[in-house]
Amino acid sequence: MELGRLEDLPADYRAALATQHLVPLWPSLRALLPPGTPRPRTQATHWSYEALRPLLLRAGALTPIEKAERRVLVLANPGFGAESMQASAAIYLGMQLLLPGEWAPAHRHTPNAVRMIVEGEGAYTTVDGQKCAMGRGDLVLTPTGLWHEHGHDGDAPVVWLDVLDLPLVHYLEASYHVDGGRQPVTADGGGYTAPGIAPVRGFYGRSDKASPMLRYRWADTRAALEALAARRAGGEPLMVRYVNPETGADAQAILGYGALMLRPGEVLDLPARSPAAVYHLIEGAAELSAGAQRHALAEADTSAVPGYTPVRLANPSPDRPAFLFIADETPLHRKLGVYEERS
Ligand code: GTQ
Repeated sequence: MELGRLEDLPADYRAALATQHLVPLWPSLRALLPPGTPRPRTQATHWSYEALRPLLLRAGALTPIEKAERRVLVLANPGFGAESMQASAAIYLGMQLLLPGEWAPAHRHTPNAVRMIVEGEGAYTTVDGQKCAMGRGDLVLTPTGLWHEHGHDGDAPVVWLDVLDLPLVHYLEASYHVDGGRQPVTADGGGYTAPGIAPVRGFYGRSDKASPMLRYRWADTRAALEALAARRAGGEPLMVRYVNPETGADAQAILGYGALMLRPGEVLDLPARSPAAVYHLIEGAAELSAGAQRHALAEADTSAVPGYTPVRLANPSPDRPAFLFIADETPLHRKLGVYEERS
């Protein structure tokens, strides 16, 4: 049944509704509750690192760190428009540049963040007093409410991918930050690095922190995936998730993070799932098909994929494995009870 349109209503009636801050539901009902499947604003979008890198380095020349605080080019999904600065409904992505000797002062904010390090040596993020070294492929967590600052003692530019749940927290009208200066380093950040081995506080005390582990080294993640590949038959997906090692729960409450390995020549079909996702290529080469869209990912390229979309990942190399970092909205969808998979 075709529902009544706004234009079908007399002008004086519409005006009377407006003065009372009232809106008729029926002209918008189908847009709010579309039949069968959502109509996501998130578009399958690809960002080439080769294309964005010179623009990011130019930002380094154009805007001193003091004028930027965080020197970031945002990966803005065109489905939301440039000013929305979001990759999906809940995911924000940015490429951040820090030059040798630069320092981005401490602040804390309500959105959660992670950094996936793309390029360069010698940078660090100090989170809650823990100095976390940033090496390529490492994942560094800056959970909600914790002080964090970035510094760089190396001699070449460092670039990392920021992933935040900022669009959701902003939508909830809960996004704000507090400025700080330089934080005292209270621990070296090396205390909690090995999953499954909990540093004891006092005598047999466990961590009471929401995210006791703040840095996941790429060497550990890669080794875990290689070990899976050695044990599992071809065709079985090789994926690990970043978890809180004391609880086994997702490392963060809103967005989920994982790493996936594709054997040489492997093709992997992922079912359509309700959460939107981001695929970032750490190593090798990959082809990503999201519905009718197809993107070739070179190293450090990033793609966003809307929810409810089947994904095919392929490694075109006959002799090199491919490694991808995945960020998605799964923890949020599961907590809200809207998580779905369709085959
Ligand atoms: O490094 O603290 O991409 O606060 C956006 C907001 C990075 C950061 C972003 C931030 C940061």
